[in-house]
Amino acid sequence: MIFRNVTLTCFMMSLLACSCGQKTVNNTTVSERYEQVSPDFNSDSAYYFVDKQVAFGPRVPNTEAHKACGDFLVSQLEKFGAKVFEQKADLKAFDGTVLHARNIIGSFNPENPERILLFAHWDTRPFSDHDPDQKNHRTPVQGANDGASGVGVLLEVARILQEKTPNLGVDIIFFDAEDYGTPYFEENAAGGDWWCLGSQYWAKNPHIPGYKARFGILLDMVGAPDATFYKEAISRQYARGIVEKVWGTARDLGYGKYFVDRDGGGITDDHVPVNEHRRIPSIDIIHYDSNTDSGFGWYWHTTKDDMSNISKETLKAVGQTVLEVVYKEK
Ligand code: AHN
Ligand code: ZN
Repeated sequence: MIFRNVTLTCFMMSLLACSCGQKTVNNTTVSERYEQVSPDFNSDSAYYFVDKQVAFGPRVPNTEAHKACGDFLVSQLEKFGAKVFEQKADLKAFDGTVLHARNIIGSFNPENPERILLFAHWDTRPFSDHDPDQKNHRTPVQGANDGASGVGVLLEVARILQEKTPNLGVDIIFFDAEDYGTPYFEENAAGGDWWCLGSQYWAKNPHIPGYKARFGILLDMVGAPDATFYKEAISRQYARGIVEKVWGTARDLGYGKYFVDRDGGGITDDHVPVNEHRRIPSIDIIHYDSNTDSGFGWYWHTTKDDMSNISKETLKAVGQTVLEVVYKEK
């Protein structure tokens, strides 16, 4: 009896692991089974990692919460068996503040010369300068979606990498000081590119001299309910094939409603220095919403970027897609 139940459970689990993709044959659309090769991404676990970061408070560089959360990220990566590199750098912000920044890198299978790079920013913005209430403009954001979502998905990816080794080595980088860009209320903003300071630094000073990867995937704001990801323009310019690989995989897994098959505009983000300076073809999976004036979620850079805007379904769609891309790679 127990044996039969186990067999039945295995059969049902294998059904769950398949998704229906759509395929056009002789001008008619047919469903075909796609067999997932990656282990299942656990969205409860990813959600927990997002919530855990938010609970530290805003992760603004030079604060206690930033220090405590950074320590947590290092300890998690170590627990999941990664070789961890910490890159510390003093980086000058738009207003002259020196940010004690910390890029955190977890390497899986570090001796494998063929590598995939996965990244997200872990800092949060010190200003809610898009908040409808001007009183909040100097209040830090909570960064549930803007920061913690990408890191949360990647921590769950890290947990799984430890359990089953893919063909390629994987590096996960949590970049610091992405979101300290010049605020809207700053009138005499000095020229220069003040976003993405941590990734700019790493791209010029990689943790391993001459570091290369086959390709890179950036996750930014990947937790909102019903998020939509368009094929971002800079990603297409530098890494067209990777965009198609990722969006095609999402479609195969049944996540086409999130990974929209349409071109999007260009967004300044951590994939820019990785493409331009490190020359690793890299894409940005970033939520774009044409119904808001910012183009991002309505709560973007406001005091409302909290856990109520995080959906396990979206985390699952993104996490399973990234895992599938990693485990399919030969
Ligand atoms: C700019 O707003 C210039 N770029 C979007 C990058 C970003 C900010 N991602 C999260 N916060
Ligand atoms: Zn931001």
